[in-house]
Amino acid sequence: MRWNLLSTCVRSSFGKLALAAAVSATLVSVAPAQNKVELSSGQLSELQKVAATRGLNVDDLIAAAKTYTPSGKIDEYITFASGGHSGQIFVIGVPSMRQLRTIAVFTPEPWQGFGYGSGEDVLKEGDLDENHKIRWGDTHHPALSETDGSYDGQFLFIGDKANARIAVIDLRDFETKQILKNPITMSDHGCGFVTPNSEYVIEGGQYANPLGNTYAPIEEYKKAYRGMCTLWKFDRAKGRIDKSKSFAIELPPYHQDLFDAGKLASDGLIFGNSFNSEAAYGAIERGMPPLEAAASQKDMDYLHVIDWKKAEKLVEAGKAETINGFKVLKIDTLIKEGVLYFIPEPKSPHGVDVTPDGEYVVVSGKLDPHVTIYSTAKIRDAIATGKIKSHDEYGIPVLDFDACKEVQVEVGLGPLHTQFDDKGYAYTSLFLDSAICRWTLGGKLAKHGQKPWTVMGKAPMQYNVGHLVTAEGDTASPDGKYMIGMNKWSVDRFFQTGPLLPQNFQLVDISEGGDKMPVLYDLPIGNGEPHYAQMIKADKLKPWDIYPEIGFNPHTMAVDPKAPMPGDEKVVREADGKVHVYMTIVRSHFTPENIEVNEGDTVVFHLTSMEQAVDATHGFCIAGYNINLSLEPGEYAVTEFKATKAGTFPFYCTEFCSALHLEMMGYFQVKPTQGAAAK
Ligand code: K7E
Ligand code: CUA
Repeated sequence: MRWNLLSTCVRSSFGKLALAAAVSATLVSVAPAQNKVELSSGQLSELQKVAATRGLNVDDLIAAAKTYTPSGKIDEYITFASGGHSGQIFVIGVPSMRQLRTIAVFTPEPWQGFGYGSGEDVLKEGDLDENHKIRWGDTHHPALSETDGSYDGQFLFIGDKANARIAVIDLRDFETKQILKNPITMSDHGCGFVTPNSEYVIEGGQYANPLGNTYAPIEEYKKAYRGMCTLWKFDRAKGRIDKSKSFAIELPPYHQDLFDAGKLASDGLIFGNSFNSEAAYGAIERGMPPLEAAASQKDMDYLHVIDWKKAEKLVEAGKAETINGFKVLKIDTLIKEGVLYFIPEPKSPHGVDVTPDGEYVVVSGKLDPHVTIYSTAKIRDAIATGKIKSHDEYGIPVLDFDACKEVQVEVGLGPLHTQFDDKGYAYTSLFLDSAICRWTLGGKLAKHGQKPWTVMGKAPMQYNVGHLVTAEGDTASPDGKYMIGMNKWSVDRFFQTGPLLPQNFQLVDISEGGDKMPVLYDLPIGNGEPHYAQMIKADKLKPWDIYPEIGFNPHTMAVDPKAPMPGDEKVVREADGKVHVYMTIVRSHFTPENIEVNEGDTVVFHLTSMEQAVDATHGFCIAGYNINLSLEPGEYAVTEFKATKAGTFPFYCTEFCSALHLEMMGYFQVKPTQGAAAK
């Protein structure tokens, strides 16, 4: 209705004025004030013609002006979104919503040559064991490394819910450096979340398991199954997680869900929530209530409060036990030493989010229309003064709900996750309402003139919003400005791509207060179901444009001693019995170009890209051998395989790198050994 009116309005003389005012006002606000946009009557009528032809109204034109990013202009923010089932991370510019790149993480990705001859060591490191490869992941929560509670743009972590794994990405080259399989459990969810200086990356579990990935009959669920929260020690200098200094906290077999680290006022604490504090395990097949009913009987579940600084000291003091080679602080130790407390939280909660000042923890109800806000000062006080109401089945002290609760805010149906801005507002996604609710914070973050803990308005989402992300939205100093609603269903928003439809990321302008939150842009995501994302100021990222030295190995982050330089090119059988090919690459040739080995030889290709020009990437594929590498300027790559198939196999460069790109090829020939003719 409104759309029709405005659409007509564009063509009316009143619309003419409104349009001119809107366009000039918007462009002035995007560009510096001196860049004043004046429209001639010819340009104005051109704009009106475009709007009329495309059915655009004034709001659409303003949204376009706020997001349209001319060629060569760079986005103000960069969003790192989990790639869901793709096992990858998507890099998206804001406000343009242009997808810049995928980062290959848990899943082989041919363009980046990840898992097709290189990157395999990283993937192998994350396998269950030698005989059980895992070649996908369900990525949920990316976490940028932080310094003093703010994103520092150096590293990125992400969890794989399906297999309880964590990955480390270096943001100098946007490459995955490490994948670790959690040694004690099989699924996670609250992963990754970092402590304020990235001392630890938190991996909270999800579905309880007998710890150490062993077997126990399901009837022994309460006795033998356990939840966990793992603290992975991050070694910033090495850019890797140090497994030997990492440890886990044993938890009861409730389904732990999301976690967040305290900051500032709550530094040193970790908050996590749980559902299924009934410790139900289903058994619908034996006439028992289905899991979702059995796990939702109680009105309250438990917010977990973990003192990680105390836990760290206990591990240092040798109080951890070892399960499957990994340090675990057991429940009785946690109770005795006062590391773990529970607080009741409304049933089946989902998100747990610490406010920018660290003063409050916001828990979303999922099955309750409220967000429950806990005061971290009250929690500390309740612990210090022993305001313990009861103990759970495992003897864990449960603090008094009213003593820890600050307030509850009724936000709407199906609240999931909360983010923050610079204006004292919080934003909670409402899955069932398909909306994002803006409400006001209290305490120190309450802005003058705003009544605290009050709903201001809702931005409708299309549809079923899961997570949301605001600019720098879970740091100690959020920026506001932009918010993305990460919607699970798109229904009618895009061209129907058969019965499987894309996700819908909706960019929302949150720069103004009150209930003004216009949607600016819809970005379809057609390659997985993202969950969480983080949005960082683009100028905090300092990526390399080329590798810092020729022969640089991205897996060791140093020049590789094996990297061939010009003059070193050769094919030699070395003492290890393997045929080593030392090859340099530059536009538009491989040196050497003809390589012959014997059937059955183990062949090791060492490749150095001599390129120093930005964006001069070469590929290297060998037909038939499932090899495909990507060599960015200066990069060294190595790939080893057995030449089991005799024949003639062209290799070529898979990037259109120059006018003579098609000529950038050679032959890899495998000579049949006696009696073994080329088949
Ligand atoms: Cu809500 Cu995995 Cu964070 Cu999905 S989770 S939405
Ligand atoms: Cu190098 Cu094409």
